[in-house]
Amino acid sequence: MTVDGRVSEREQALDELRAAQRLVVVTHENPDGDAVGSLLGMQGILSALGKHCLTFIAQRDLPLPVEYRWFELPELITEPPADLAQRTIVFLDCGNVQRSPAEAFCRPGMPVLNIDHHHDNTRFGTVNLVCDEASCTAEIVWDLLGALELEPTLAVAEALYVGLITDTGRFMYENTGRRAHLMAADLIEAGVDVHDIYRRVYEDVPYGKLALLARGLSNVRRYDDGRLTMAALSAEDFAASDALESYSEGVIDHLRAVAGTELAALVRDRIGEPDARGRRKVSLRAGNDRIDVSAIARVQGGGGHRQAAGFTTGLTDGELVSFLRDQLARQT
Ligand SMILES: [Mn+2]
Repeated sequence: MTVDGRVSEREQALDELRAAQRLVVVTHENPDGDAVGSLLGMQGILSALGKHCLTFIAQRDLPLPVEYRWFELPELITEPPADLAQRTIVFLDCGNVQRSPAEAFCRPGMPVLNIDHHHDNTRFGTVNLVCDEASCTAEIVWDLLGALELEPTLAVAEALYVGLITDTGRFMYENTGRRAHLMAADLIEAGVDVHDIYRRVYEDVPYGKLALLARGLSNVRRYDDGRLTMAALSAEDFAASDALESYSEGVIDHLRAVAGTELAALVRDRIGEPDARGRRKVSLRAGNDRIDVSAIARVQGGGGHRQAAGFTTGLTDGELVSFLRDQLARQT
């Protein structure tokens, strides 16, 4: 209990996990390393507790991005389970429920546990464990693992480690603190082979990913003395590079890294799911800690972290550039 008598979020989440017998773990669309890692880590923990826990990933998000395709996906389902009404739904790494293909799972009266680290989380669960100081959702799952007095299996440790290294930019982003390194040490003790994971996640790059990066870097535009750096990837770029939608991951890091960049933006066509309204995905990164890109994304109905966020838009290229320049001017 906390001083004001309320059971803490963490205790509520632990009670929910201990009490539930049948669960389904879900995450956000276009799952990244932390989404997959926290999802599989939590599934492994719940299975170790003797629960029946399904892993839901929508068909359109499969196969996973090549970086994560080596993961085993235990108890995988791609459609809502027949006994959904008897299950507790555990959302991992979802700032808002609209970002998850499992949004339709949430019906009135159902227990929904929302475990996340986005500061703008909409607290859509019946129980919410939102820790914006955690480097990744996998770190929250790791904390729960300890509280449940479980030792991670190798599969759980590898999953959580992938969430940790991807969301911290291999321990280099601002969210990397002492706890991130303690977690790494703990997972290494549980058997994680750091270099082996590095090779699986960051090497074995398909040539199409390099080709797509080359096309993105060939059309970089800079505005306002280089404070806004942006690039675009069209459906044609993806086709010419023989690239999957997920191959665009990482392109934006090159834009952010350019000296003087305060706001980096990558705009790309949806190719996995051709969108009749021609809406495009925009990823944003902050070049310094004065910029809050999640606030910019929220104006367009998206969200994320201060340093990394995104939204989907029907704006034309000209409108998008004006919008981003205006938002940048407002924040500086
Ligand atoms: Mn995350």
